[in-house]
Amino acid sequence: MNPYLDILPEVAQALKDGKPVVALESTIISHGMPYPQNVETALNVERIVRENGAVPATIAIIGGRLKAGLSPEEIQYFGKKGPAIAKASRRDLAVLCARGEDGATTVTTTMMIAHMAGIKIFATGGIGGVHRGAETTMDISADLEELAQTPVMVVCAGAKSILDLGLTLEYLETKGVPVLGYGTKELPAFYTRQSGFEVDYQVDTPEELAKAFKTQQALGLKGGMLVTNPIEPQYAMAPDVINSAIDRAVAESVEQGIQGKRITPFLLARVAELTGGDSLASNIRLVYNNAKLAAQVAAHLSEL
Ligand code: PSU
Ligand code: MN
Repeated sequence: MNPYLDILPEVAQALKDGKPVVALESTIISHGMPYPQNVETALNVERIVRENGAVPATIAIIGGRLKAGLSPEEIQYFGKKGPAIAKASRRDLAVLCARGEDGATTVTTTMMIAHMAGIKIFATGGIGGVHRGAETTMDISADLEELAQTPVMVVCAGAKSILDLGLTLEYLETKGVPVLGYGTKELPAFYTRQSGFEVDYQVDTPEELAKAFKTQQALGLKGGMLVTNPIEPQYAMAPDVINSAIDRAVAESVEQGIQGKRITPFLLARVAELTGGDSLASNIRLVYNNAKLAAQVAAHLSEL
């Protein structure tokens, strides 16, 4: 086992017994939502994973240790400290561990640590991708590279249109990452069910998702799989409301010269402000929906 990895005893036991486990990320807690809703959401997500028959493993870096599974107190700590915790992507792991620091794991590092621990399914809200204007800024999230190389299934609600969704799909295609739509042929755009872009395949049951992932592994293909699960209709936002907030937030990020790892958290917080908290309510609901689906897939996967 990786000498920097600590697996929570309950998670280690479940993995040993071949029981379903679902990984969850910590950047969504520290940088993706405000306190105290972030802590409340993270604890509810763990409960939903359990209610659907799997063991939750929230992933983070604490004191230079890679943690697969957090206690409720540790989740509380991450939520309270918020953006004061370093947002940890692949490039940050070595320095954070060497210094014994804390780090909030993005989709990238959550996939890495999940894989080190032997966890195959991971639920989150949205992934990072190719940013608007990337043809000049070259801002492409490391999440896409990780999906190309690490064998973990990521269940999300698509991607926010803070990104260029068309270019994000092109990049995933180049990297050989399957993009599946749960019950839909259209890529969901996080807050809305529609984006105008098609996914590679529509898959209608958790069982079929588990089978697709199992087959990818049996074929010896490296890399992950992206499942896009549309937000439930009753929690979706009106496209014009959310799109105008996103356009404004993106324009402000350019005016203010926000760059690098600060862009995504800046846009998430600004969109929530501009929609008067409506986007946060949708965000929370779609994470719950993804946790449920991921737990169901994990349950089927453990039986294959
Ligand atoms: N998109 C969201 N919510 C999030 C993130 C992205 O809708 O919380 C977070 C995730 O942790 C994701 C990270 O992995 O932002 C991507 O950051 P960047 O664009 O800097 O790679
Ligand atoms: Mn970036």
